Amino acid sequence: MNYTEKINKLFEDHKTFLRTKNSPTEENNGIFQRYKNPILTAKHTPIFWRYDLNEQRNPFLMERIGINATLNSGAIKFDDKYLLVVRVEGADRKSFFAIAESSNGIDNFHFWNQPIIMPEYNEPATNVYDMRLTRHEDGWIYGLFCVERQDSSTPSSDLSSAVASAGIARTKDMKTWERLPDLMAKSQQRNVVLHPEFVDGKYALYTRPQDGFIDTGNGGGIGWALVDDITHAKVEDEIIIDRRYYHTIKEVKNGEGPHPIKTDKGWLHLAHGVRNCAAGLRYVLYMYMTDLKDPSKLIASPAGHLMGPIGEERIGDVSNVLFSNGWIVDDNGQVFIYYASSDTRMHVATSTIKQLTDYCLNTPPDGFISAKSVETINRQIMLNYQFVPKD
Ligand code: M1P
Repeated sequence: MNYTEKINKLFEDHKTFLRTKNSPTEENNGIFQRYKNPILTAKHTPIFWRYDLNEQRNPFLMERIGINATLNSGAIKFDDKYLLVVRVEGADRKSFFAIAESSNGIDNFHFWNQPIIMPEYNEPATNVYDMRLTRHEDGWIYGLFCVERQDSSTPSSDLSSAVASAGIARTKDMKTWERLPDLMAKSQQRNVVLHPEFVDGKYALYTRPQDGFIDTGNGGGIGWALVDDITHAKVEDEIIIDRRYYHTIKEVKNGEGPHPIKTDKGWLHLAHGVRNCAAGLRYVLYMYMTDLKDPSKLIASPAGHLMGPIGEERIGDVSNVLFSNGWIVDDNGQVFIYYASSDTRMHVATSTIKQLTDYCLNTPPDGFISAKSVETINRQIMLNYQFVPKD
């Protein structure tokens, strides 16, 4: 094969790969439907991002720029397309944002030609990731994301301490982004999400106060703060709306996923919970609901996780992790849950507002001790006896 033929083959193979159809898995638990294939992997990134296609400059047709992972993606329906603002991580460990689009939300995701050019605010961030998108009632689409910089207060020999804060940007066309000042807060912040409506005339934020870059310490859980001016956003008062508890799936930390979905029964929230075990941290997805009129008031908290990593999902760069910061609701009530597994690849699961609301309102809450779990199961067994098919 000559050089041109090799290039043509690269592009043809990639096109075929991107056209792979997705289909539901066999299992369905009545709550959501998983799909067989990941919807985005490093391999989905365009050939012309990775290869220098000039024979003189690149005689061996090497991948000059390695892409390591495609993960934690914000999601939005835009011009009738399902768009993901993907966290793309290069082999150089730096993350950046790039948009991938699909016309049905479950397969054929392909990247726009160029990554997003995100303007900096003050000192350039070392790393940016995990954007949450919010189409706000003020008319803008906001992207809130984690901004990571080296911790300048530690000795120069310490090359791993970092400071996390929330970057804020907005757009109207998903192409050009206006960067606003980073969120000002007393603590470090990650997993900050903008609520889509004004509350008492103010912007409302889901926050995640944390003592350190990794450790949430006294952070308590998912917080809530009202902000007067999003162009100079400052967390003054912060309350915790979804607490962490001992010996639960969110004992070590938790964080809001995408912004909540408004339903006639309340706001549906998707979040991640983290616990520790001998294998390290385990990240799962869970749900809760808050009051329609007061989105900071918890009204339902089903016990345990909605989704935990299974099969291939359990393995990757940071194993045993499911993380979601994007979902899309269609007009017919179908919900597309976009989640990443093990900080490596993106998947989709589908459900409906009706199913997720039923799940939140009717799944037994946590009893916090084994004896209560047994009581709950026994109650269900007693109610079920008459319906169990006879041999
Ligand atoms: O590696 C798992 C996740 O860890 C962080 O999430 P959290 O702040 O809740 O611990 C983030 O770095 C996230 O991107 C990552 O997926």
